[in-house]
Amino acid sequence: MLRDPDGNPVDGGKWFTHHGTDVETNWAATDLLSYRTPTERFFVRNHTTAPEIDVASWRLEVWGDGVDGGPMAYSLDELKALGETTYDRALECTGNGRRLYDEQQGEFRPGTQWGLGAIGLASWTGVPLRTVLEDAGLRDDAVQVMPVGLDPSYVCEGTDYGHVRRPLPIEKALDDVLVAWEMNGAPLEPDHGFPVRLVVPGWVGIASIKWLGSLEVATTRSESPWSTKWYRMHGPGYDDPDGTGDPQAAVLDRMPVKSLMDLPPGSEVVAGRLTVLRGRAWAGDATIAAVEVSTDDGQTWEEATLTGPNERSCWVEWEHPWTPAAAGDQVIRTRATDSSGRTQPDRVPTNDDGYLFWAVVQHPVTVTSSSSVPVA
Ligand SMILES: Nc1nc2c(c(=O)[nH]1)N[C@H]1C(S)=C(S)[C@@H](COP(=O)(O)O)O[C@H]1N2
Ligand SMILES: [Mo]
Repeated sequence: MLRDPDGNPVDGGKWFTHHGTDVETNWAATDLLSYRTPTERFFVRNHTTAPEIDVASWRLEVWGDGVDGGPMAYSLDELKALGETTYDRALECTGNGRRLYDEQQGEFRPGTQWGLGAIGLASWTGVPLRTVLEDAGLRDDAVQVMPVGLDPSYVCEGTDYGHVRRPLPIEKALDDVLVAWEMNGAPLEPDHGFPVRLVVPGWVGIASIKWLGSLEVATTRSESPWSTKWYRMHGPGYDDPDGTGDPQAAVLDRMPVKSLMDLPPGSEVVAGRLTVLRGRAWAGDATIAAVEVSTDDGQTWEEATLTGPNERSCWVEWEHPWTPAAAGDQVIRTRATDSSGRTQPDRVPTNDDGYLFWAVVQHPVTVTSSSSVPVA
């Protein structure tokens, strides 16, 4: 997000919906329709505020009993010397769509009332976390990495929870995680984690720790409030979700499959005239197998055409021709299936914090009669 010299957001008043320290990308900003989300329109989720970091004195510390190299401290130039990778990946907040628990299911859940704009797709440049860990002498018996942010400690209802941090299992750390310093070809903006953040593709946004200060590599597991109190399913049926007595299963990691329409809610289309519906669909750690569209309240579904790139943990754009028969209010539904076989359900069981809303979304549109539209 762009800010003026006083730190106030500069967004033309239409790119974002503001929620306290968070800002949501407006799908209704119609000039947004590109594959990558421009950085100045990318949603922001800050627990507190973006810290001012002097990159000359900044170091990434890598330490713990899971590395043999002893405590290491990398400058930005030293990280860059380890190698450089660029990939496109989506980044989505765990609570994206929380408002829809209320709007579609009548189950209000507290927290930032995101519509579906707490997601963006950017190109990210950095060094694979695997390369950094190996350079620091990763041991075979390491099981976890704990990344810690340099933003101010998070204080909530009188309790100081310390710096934002969340354990990352070693399997994911060694898979496709990036230690990133560029977003869309430019150094990270302060709001997005300058100078360095993690990008943990396909996982809950909280895993992608911003303003990265240290990585503790450990041979035993540990927790943080961001894996026990928050970003974990709480509520009936969840505290021991699979009945195995292993509460670890309620910790959130991979994101589900979702879809949306780029058409702003309440858009007008004309009866008897061909309209091309467009949107996007995405899934954590998977590609998209199919997107279906229903224009008759979910009675029948037609398969949309996927256009453009369709990569793991990215979104894919889709389009579908529609000629509405008659004027009136209509609801369009979109339903995606991912390459791992997950299909969006009509309704999702809720949870105390309103995480992971992934049900089919209802998009209201108004169909006007052709005679009411002036001919230019
Ligand atoms: N240090 C730190 N990292 C953080 C956060 C934070 O508040 N502090 N917010 C997390 C959450 S909840 C999300 S959804 C993403 C948002 O990234 P963005 O603001 O670049 O869109 O960053 C994550 N990383
Ligand atoms: Mo988030």
